[in-house]
Amino acid sequence: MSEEIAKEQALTLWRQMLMIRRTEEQLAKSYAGGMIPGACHTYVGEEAVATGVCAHLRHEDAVFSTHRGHGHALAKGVPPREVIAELFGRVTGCSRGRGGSMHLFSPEVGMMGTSGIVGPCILQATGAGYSFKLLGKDNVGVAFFGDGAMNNGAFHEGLNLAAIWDLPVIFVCEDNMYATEVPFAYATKNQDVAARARTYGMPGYSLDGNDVLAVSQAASEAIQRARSGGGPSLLHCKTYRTRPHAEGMRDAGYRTPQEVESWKQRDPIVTLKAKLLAQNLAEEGDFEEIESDIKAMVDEAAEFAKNSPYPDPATATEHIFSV
Ligand SMILES: Cc1ncc(C[n+]2csc(CCOP(=O)(O)OP(=O)(O)O)c2C)c(N)n1
Ligand SMILES: [Mg+2]
Repeated sequence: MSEEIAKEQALTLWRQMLMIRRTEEQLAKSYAGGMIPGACHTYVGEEAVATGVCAHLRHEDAVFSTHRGHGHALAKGVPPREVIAELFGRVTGCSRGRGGSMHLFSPEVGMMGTSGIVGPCILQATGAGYSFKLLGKDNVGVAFFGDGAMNNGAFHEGLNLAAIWDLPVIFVCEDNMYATEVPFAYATKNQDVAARARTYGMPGYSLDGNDVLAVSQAASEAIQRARSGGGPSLLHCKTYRTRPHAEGMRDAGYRTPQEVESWKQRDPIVTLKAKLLAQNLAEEGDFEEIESDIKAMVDEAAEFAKNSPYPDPATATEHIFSV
């Protein structure tokens, strides 16, 4: 790979992570300001996972996500203005203001939904993989799920089915060490998730989920294999959320400030920038330009959302079914 391509690709990944970070920070601020009804689980600290995986997806590939799904939607191509407007309950949101944070849908770009229920995204992505296989398409289904879904029945059923039928599915476990306040280490005896994948007969990758280049490399391999009929894979991405489980919740009693601080030192955005600077692959000016572009984009998106109308109550029964 030439240096120019490497630089361009790395900066594209950096931009994407920053776009997610700044959008999440805006959402956190808006939540505190009373603009967001319902829960708001941010993806701050985990941006490298969605970014590294979605860099290899097309709009026709189907992503199924969780309660912590803003980053997945943004990385899959839902514009920040549609995500912010959706959380504000406005008609210009991706789900026309009817869904909110945990129901972000945008089939046009293959964002097939965030969900407040822990686990089903594993089965939905498996179903998408099955339909792609039946239709003879080279698209893939992708499930993003947390460590909290690992002991859910859906995990066993989805991985087993995808494995026996060689379905084009990528299972992405975002292991941020906690399910709300329950440590993964308490809930699970065998925390080697990649090894668990191999017992189902599929490749399992054990990854630093804060290293976007590592996630991207593994995702590229797994997605290519799935597209060419080689079956499913699982990526175990070890990462960390640096904000509370959800905005407005307490963040003490189950983890220490020292632990949070140690993970902030491994921030995926800061570390990629440092790496590119150290390797002379980019200069300060490259990052400043991206910072200012993203700031303008997110500021504009928040303004757009704030000025958008709420859905007309007379349309409450519309958009219920899709045919
Ligand atoms: C089936 C189900 N059980 C329990 C819950 C309550 N719940 C909401 S979020 C959460 C923790 C999820 O943890 P994890 O999957 O690790 O995702 P994270 O929040 O860490 O990103 C739980 C148990 C739920 N939403 N759905
Ligand atoms: Mg978790």
